[in-house]
Amino acid sequence: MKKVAIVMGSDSDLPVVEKAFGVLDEFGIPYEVHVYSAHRTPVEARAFSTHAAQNGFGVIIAAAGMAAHLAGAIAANTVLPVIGIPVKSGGLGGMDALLSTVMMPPGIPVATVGIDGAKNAAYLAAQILAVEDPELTGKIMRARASAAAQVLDKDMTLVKKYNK
Ligand code: RP5
Repeated sequence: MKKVAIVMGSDSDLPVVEKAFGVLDEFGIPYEVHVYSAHRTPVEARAFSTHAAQNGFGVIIAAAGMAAHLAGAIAANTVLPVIGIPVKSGGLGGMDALLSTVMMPPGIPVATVGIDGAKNAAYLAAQILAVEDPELTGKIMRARASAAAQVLDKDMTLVKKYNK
C-alpha cells in the first residue's frame, strides 16, 4: 500500500495533527510524519514534495497555521492529492489558516478540511487510497457502520430516558 505523508509547519501543530495518526493506525495505513515549513524551510518542503511520489507516498496531508501556505506550496510540486489542515494557532481563530489553505488558484487544488480537522484529513486520505484497495474499502465501510451503530445506541439511551 502507498504511504501517507503527514507534514506540519511546526511541531507546535502536533497536538492537532496527531489526531490523524489513530485513524490511519485503525486502518493499517503506513505513514511518515515530518516538520517542514513553507516559509522557514522552503527548500526542504519543496524537495520533499517533489520526490514524494517516487518515495512511495500516495497522499500528502499538510497542516499549518497562520498564513498557512504549506499545503499549497507542496501541491505546487506534486500531482499527488494534497489534503490541507488549517490549524488554529494565530490570533484569528484559524480563519487565517483556513482561507490561506483553501483558496488555491485553478489547477493546483488542495482538498481542505475544517479548522483543526485532522481526523477528517486522515479519513479522506484513507478513502483516496481505498479507490484501488478493496480491503481498505471494506475497513472504512465497517468503521462507518460501527459509527452509525454508536449513534443509534445513543439515540436509544435518550429515547428511553426522555420519551415516556
Ligand atoms: C505556522 O506557524 C505553523 O504551522 C504553526 O501553526 C504556526 C506557528 O509556528 P511556531 O511559531 O509555533 O513554530 O507556520
